[in-house]
Amino acid sequence: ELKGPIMTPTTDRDVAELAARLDDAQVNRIETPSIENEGVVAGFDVDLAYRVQDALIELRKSRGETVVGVKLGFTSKAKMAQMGVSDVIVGRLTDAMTIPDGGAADLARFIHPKAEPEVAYLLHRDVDLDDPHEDIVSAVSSIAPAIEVIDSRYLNFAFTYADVVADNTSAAGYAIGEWVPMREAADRTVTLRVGDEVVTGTTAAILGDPVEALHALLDMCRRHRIALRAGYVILAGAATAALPLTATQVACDVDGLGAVGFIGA
Ligand code: OOG
Repeated sequence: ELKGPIMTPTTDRDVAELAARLDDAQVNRIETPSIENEGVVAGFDVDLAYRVQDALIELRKSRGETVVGVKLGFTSKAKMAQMGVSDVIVGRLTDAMTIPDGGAADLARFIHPKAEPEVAYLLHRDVDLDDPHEDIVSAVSSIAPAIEVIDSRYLNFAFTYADVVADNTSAAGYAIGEWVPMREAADRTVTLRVGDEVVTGTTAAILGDPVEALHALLDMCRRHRIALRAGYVILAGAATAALPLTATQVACDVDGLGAVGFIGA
């Protein structure tokens, strides 16, 4: 005998509808309310959220976009504390999100964009998720300074952990500076400038050392079956709080790695 509320199991159709809702928000640049807080589907949890993210990426691929990398979020203690979580999040980067170093970013593509200073890694071979001895660091050939543009599809940038996973972790754009051969990048001073706004931090804010982001990434990719392919860019997560992205010059310097920048237009 059934007791209590009868929960309707989440179906593939629910997953497709949630992906379409977030995709519409991005394409039409219209914010959407939190999925979890609205209680639109039963059992909206992290596993379901990664299924929605997968469906969202399939929609983008069906429009001709190609997955070119992955990004981590919540790799900084400050951001984890703010969200009350202890796990990082993983999202996908597509070719349509690329902003050329020294080029322009079309702000009309975004809803309420913010910029984050980051470190990027480049994979020279596939990572084998099923090999328990896989050494992800040995799959990385290069490192570079990077700027990520995050642009939550949720109203007022307000979301739960599962919400932001479904929304491809707010991924919206990224610029990469010159690649240099893989090297250690702990305790480097990081500066982000957006016009007159300046924020300074250190790569130590990224899980103590950005290389730790690679280990956290492998763990999450194993759990949620996210492929890591040769040629992928990996964004290790923000080194400082994000700055609102406006129509001005944007620049990021990572001590000992180099600089990257673009103009918001
Ligand atoms: C989620 C994405 C956060 C990071 O580096 O922590 C992120 C958000 O805050 O919108 O990319």
